[in-house]
Amino acid sequence: MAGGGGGGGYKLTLLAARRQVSPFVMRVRVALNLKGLRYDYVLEDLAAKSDLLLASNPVHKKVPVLLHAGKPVCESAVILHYLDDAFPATPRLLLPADDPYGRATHRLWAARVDATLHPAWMRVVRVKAEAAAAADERATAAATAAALLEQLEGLLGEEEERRFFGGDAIGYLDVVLGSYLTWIEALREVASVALLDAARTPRLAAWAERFAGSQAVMSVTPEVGWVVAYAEMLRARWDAEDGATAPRHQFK
Ligand SMILES: N[C@@H](CCC(=O)N[C@@H](CS)C(=O)NCC(=O)O)C(=O)O
Repeated sequence: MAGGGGGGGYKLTLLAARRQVSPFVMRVRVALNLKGLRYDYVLEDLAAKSDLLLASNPVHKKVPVLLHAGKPVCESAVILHYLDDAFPATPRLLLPADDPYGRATHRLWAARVDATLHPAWMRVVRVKAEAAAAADERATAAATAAALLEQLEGLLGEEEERRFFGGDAIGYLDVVLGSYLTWIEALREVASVALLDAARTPRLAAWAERFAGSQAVMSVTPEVGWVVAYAEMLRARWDAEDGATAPRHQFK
């Protein structure tokens, strides 16, 4: 629902990355769609960041940044919570306040998803497949990510009647995890790694289809090919940097 600048007494602007593969940007866009909020969408060249981005997020200098009536909100998870607070009349993402334990659980798992999936993905892409030691490292990174997904399969199973982690509708944990689905899909092509496997985690695989098929998600999902191209660009850059030991979490 980009464009329009926001009617109804509010003005929202989302600073995003030109390449449009960021799971962090995507989750904010899904949230804005679910809430029916209109926004301006500004694509940043992360190799030449604008003064607006640098002034809005001076510490990390990263996207996404959401500007609400000119005031910047940074960090995708913080933005999702902000949207719940600032627009209480719109569909809620986080579980209701009368379910504090559910809220805490979803916050915890969302933090684990970010702490695990993003570094594991980078590591899988980073290591050179031809080196035996690196192949082990890649397998370890993939196993760490797969173990997390198996735990989430368990969480989904605890809520057997629920279509989503958030209940009948997509919620906070769904949005955070779901924003990685295209990246997970791209790993099959880039590294022959299948993190999401219907045989291993059938409930999660069915959840992923439901999530990816929802209108609010489909319209802002990057093409798998873009993420594959991004991974290949990263790999080429890292390969060129002889002796580099750690992945650089840069999205140029
Ligand atoms: N923890 C941040 C991560 C944001 C992030 O890594 N953004 C990347 C794009 S996907 C970025 O702006 N990178 C630019 C840079 O590192 O200079 C969030 O959840 O918003």
